[in-house]
Amino acid sequence: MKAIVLAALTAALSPVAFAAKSPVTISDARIFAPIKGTNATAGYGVITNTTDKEVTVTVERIEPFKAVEMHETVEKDGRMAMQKVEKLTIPAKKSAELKPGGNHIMLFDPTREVKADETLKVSLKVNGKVESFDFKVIPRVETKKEEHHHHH
Ligand SMILES: [Cu+2]
Repeated sequence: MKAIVLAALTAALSPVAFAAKSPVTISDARIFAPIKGTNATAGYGVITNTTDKEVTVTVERIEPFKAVEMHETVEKDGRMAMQKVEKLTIPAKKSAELKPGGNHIMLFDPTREVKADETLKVSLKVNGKVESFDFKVIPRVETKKEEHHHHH
């Protein structure tokens, strides 16, 4: 009995418990370079919750963009439309994919030119705590016209 209590105490006090490890990992993190003459672009990636509890993710800031939002794509009257979502909720051990035609990060009004091959620091709030992730800027590929046609 004593040994079990001791083991539990040791585990609770071990440095691992205090390590600042993010509850999420992001793969394939990418942002389309804005097309000349437009002021908005989008970011994608796969966010994986590595913990056994639900996590919430919101987008805080991405330099050099003036504004960022989390968007979802919904069908409205037979047309695809984007709308803002306050946060992304990812169940334990699950992934959320941000992809064209689905959820995505929307970036508005860059204060300088953003070029392909740059790495941008993306500040996400994970469970209320701000964390920084690297997103790669990639050349915009030709996509269906309706995808990011209008913004709000
Ligand atoms: Cu959008």
